[in-house]
Amino acid sequence: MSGGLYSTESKDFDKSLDLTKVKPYGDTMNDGKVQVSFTLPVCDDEKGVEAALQLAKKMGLKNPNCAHHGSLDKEFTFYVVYGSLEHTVNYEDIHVETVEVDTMDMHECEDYIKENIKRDVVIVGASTGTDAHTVGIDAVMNMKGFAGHYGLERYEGIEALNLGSQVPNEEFIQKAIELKADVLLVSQTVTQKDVHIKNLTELVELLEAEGLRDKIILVAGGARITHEIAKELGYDAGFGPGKYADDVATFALTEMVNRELV
Ligand code: B12
Repeated sequence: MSGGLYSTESKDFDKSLDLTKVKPYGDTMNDGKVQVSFTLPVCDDEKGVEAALQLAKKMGLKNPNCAHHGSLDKEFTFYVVYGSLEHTVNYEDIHVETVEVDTMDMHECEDYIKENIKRDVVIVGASTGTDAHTVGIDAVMNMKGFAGHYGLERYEGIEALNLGSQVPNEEFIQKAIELKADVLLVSQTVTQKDVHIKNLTELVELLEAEGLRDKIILVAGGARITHEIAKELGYDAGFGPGKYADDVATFALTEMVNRELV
């Protein structure tokens, strides 16, 4: 028996995939299902829910449904809205600039240093400017590492110094000069009001003024830092979530060799 009440056949469902018109998937292909959450500066009542649904429609969600609403205080309410996104994107047309290196693991990096650089590589890192977030730079630099990837402090052949957070750009550069740094790692987590752009740009300008920019591998990282943004701001590379010490080390070491900075 097929096609009955309890049939698991799904011949009526859309199964077509057109990569020039990609949209989100919830239950079945092309159903567009998404969930969004946001806060409105209004009290938690029916009128607020209607405002949330109207906004969802303006975002391109068909048949929005308010799955959750809860007051944060008297005048602020949090909403979770579910609906079907009407927009699509052309996946075929998307080009993303990424760091193109085959990541070596820690031991491969160590061998690479022995064979190609033949001296210790000095890497200085910091979360700079007003940024107080340390977990990202720690994940890359600390001995114990992050998510199963040892940090740079553990690498034989790498002298890693993590200066911590809220390090002014001038102080960062002074330390780089003092330690004869080969690589500078800059972490920027806060991107509100584009503070990261101002801060990252200032560092490049100061390095240029010191005549150091070309002699150093300059790498930025953080939750909202992409390779593309980093390159635009004058950095050699940018790394975000899902990237670890081995990705950074591979890039920095091969870049040093390619640019003959050994
Ligand atoms: C923990 C935390 C804090 C802690 C930080 C403690 C500490 N010692 O780090 C405290 C409480 C201090 C804090 C303060 C603030 N925070 Co905060 N914080 C967070 C939180 C919850 C987690 C960040 C984190 O640790 N992630 C884990 C690490 C491992 O991930 P990661 O940073 O992305 O790092 C990875 C990659 O990005 C990359 N990477 C990161 N850095 C680097 C650097 C290099 C060189 C390389 C190669 C790679 C790399 O490698 C890592 C591993 O893959 C996030 C929310 C969230 N869930 O993300 C908010 C968040 C980052 N904070 C935020 C804000 C706004 C603030 C405050 C401004 C709040 C306030 N109004 O006071 C202050 C800012 C203080 C300041 N002056 O900087 C916002 C930032 C929004 C934005 N776009 O700017 C977030 C996203 C929260 C939010 N949703 O609003 N925060």
